[in-house]
Amino acid sequence: MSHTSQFIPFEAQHFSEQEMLERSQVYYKYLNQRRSLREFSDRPVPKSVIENILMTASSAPSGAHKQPWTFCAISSPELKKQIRQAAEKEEFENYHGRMSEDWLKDLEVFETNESKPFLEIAPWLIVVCRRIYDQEEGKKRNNYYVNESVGLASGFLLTAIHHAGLVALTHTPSPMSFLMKILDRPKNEKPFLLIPVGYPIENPKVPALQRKSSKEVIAYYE
Ligand code: IYR
Repeated sequence: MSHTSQFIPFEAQHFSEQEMLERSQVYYKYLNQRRSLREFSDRPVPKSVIENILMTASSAPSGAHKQPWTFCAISSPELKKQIRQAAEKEEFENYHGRMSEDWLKDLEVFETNESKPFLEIAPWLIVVCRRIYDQEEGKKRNNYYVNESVGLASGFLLTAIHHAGLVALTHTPSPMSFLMKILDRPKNEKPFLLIPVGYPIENPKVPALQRKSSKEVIAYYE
């Protein structure tokens, strides 16, 4: 098969080292303020904001630029209700036998349980789907590095949500296949994350967690 590559100029940004230092510090501080929230307000968020956030996510790099993702954006109260009911059913099993003692202990600081009201209260639920393969000219073509790609897009998504002044929870009801049934997704898609997005309640609280230090997460080789 032949193809013609086409390359176009890339407009690089230019900052002095001082500017770079400042920008990197400011951005670190800014993103470090992001927290996962479990208590959402029902205040609506415009669809146009959700669209921008999702297109930011879709600008993430991906294996062979296949962009192997679909973002389902759900504001329908009926669908949110169905998703909540199905998720709570699975989570009940998780909290009553499927999760190990160690796992339950690790979750104590978050005070979570099988109750997931945010799935109905948050104005939008975003279901991030992995596209395992795509059909090209009627042929099944597997995508590449699908988990890595969709993980990157989800990271972009969380930063875009934060930048818009909204909050989210990276939620993984397990198993998640009920989502594909409720949303009637095609066979080539698998669920990856369920992310409620919206405003927090008034005076929200989050667990007092510490992030690891640079020494714990970075190994330099100079
Ligand atoms: N899926 C369950 C349990 C849970 C698991 C992890 I790992 C968390 O970081 C938080 C919760 C739930 O959503 O309650």
